[in-house]
Amino acid sequence: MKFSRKKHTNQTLLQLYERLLLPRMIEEKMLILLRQNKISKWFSGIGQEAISVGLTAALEPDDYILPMHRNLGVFTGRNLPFDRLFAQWQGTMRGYTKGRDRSFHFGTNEHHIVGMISHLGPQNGVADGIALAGKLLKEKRVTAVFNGDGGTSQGDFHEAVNVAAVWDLPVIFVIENNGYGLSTPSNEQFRCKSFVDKAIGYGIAGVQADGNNVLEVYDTVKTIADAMRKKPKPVLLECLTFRMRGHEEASGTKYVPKELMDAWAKKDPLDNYEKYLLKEKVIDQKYIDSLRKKIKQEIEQGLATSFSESHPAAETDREMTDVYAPFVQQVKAPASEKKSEKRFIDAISDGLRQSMEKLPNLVLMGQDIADYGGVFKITEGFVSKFGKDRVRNTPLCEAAILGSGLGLSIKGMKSMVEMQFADFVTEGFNQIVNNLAKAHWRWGQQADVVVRMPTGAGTAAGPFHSQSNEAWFFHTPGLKIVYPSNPYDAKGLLCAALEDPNPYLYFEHKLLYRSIKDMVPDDYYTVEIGKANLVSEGRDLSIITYGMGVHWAREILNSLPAVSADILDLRTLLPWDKEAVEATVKKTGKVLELHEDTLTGGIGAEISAWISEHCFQFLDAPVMREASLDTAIPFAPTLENNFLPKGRLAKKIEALQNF
Ligand SMILES: Cc1ncc(C[n+]2csc(CCOP(=O)(O)OP(=O)(O)O)c2C)c(N)n1
Repeated sequence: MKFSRKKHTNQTLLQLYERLLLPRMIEEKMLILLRQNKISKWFSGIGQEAISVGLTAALEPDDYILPMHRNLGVFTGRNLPFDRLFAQWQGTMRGYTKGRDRSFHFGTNEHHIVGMISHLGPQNGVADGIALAGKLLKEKRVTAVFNGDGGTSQGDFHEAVNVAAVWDLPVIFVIENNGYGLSTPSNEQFRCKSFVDKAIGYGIAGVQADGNNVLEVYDTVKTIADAMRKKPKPVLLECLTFRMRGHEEASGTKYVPKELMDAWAKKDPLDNYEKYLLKEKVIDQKYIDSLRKKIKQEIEQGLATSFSESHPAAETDREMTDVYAPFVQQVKAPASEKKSEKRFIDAISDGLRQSMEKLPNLVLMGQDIADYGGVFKITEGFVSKFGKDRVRNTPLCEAAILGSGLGLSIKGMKSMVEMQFADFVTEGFNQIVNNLAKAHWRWGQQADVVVRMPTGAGTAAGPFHSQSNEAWFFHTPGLKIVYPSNPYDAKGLLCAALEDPNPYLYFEHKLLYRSIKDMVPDDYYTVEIGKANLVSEGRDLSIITYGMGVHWAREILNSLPAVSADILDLRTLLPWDKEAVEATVKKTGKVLELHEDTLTGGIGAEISAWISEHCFQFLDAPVMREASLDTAIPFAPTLENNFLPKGRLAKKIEALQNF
């Protein structure tokens, strides 16, 4: 291995040596502890340390790094205290996730590190968001995100590199090409000869470095970062290396040919660098011995602290409280009585525009939302008012954009992500349910993102432009869900969601966009989150519903003059208003849950279960449900009408009335 010291001082060379030795010695200790059954699992980066170490040393301390499972050198390079780092691995309270997540799955803004979620690829979208924030804030920052060669096969990786390319984001996409993804060798993972070739396809620069040569990594990253600070644009950096141990310790390396192991053992990054420094007389054996002794002591000390602590005593209240970022809503009334007629769609647009005026750190992202104004024209005219930096057309990359929302949030910004149709959220599902929803509970990071979801059927648009998918998210702790049924709520709930630092899904029914209108305040205001609205009062029974269901319930009740019913519009689905539900159940004793979403596992099922557990004594009839058929949504209007619950509603109401 050839080292070229260029103009580096002895001090730089020594620092790199110390930084390289540190993760190696920690790992060696961990492998012993693993054999002694004192730790539970270990993903080894032995043999790959030069990449983490060289890169971390080359960047500024406040450049964000998003490491993976073999990048201990990033954490040690950023000087995380050993007692906290080890406590994190042990799952104790001193760790970064209060015992809630394992190993390197945590972030620390203090150290400008955002750790992975197990899914690997989603890190890249988050890196895009951090880099975007830095660019918008004119900070001249560089963001580096790690990938294994296997992880580059994921859609998340492609999307994020593409977004960074299109938006000229200063991101270094590091690929640690170590020959294997778990047991799968490279030739079963990808066909490209080198990742530098792939960069061409994305229209960005690709650079290759010897990942076992710490000086080469350091110099390469420095050069890339310097250029990026002057002119932001992404670079794909492929570091050639080898995985010297199993995927994790239990899985072994039987499938790796011995010759390969032997050849790469000769290229060990620490041994070779040490030999070079000895030869250059930058260090001597005495220095090595004393440094090893010092590090050993530090490790032992950190371990003693972390082993002296046990797993946190479980406190349900603490667990539940940390699901959401703390936020006490101050409901805002409009400043004046001024009102004008607004369609549902105008109210959404109005709320979004006023939020953009009020919240200078709010960024809008979505497909065709800039000059074109979005497919439903909600952001029409926004670009001329707020500029293209804040009203951003995105490529077709839902996952990367939702991940970017988290990245922006990490940098203290807010974002609204428009799904062109709610159906397409499937492409970004993982970012929502695993990254946005869990970030606060896992490591105290708020995910200040509102996802707008044009939803619903009735337009004969078939199975992929008509779905109701609120129940997919209803089941996920950490999310909030709102679903307005009228223009007033549409504006007030959107403004409220954008104020709250927690992740929201904001459902807007497409059929209501231009079919309903109302006198809506012109001034900014918010509607209380978690508060249902009794939109119609009656005696005989209660219809608990939301969205289009409110309109169906009204219409059908108008045709049934003998029935007197409460209509409770939930407005917020998560958290839903238990008090209001209880009040209406107590009042009428008969409940019908109505929703456009399919029946099984829908919101109605949850509320029915809650009513039967908590309000059983007030019931005069079984809780009934009416919802869409348990099929996908058909295209032909005849079939679609049959699918939707409206046609069955009158009969169901009568059945409940007569029970
Ligand atoms: C979405 C997803 N699929 C599968 C896995 C299981 N898994 C964890 S690591 C890994 C291999 C990763 O290989 P690579 O990206 O090359 O990184 P390396 O482990 O070699 O550093 C697999 C398949 C996962 N964590 N996430």
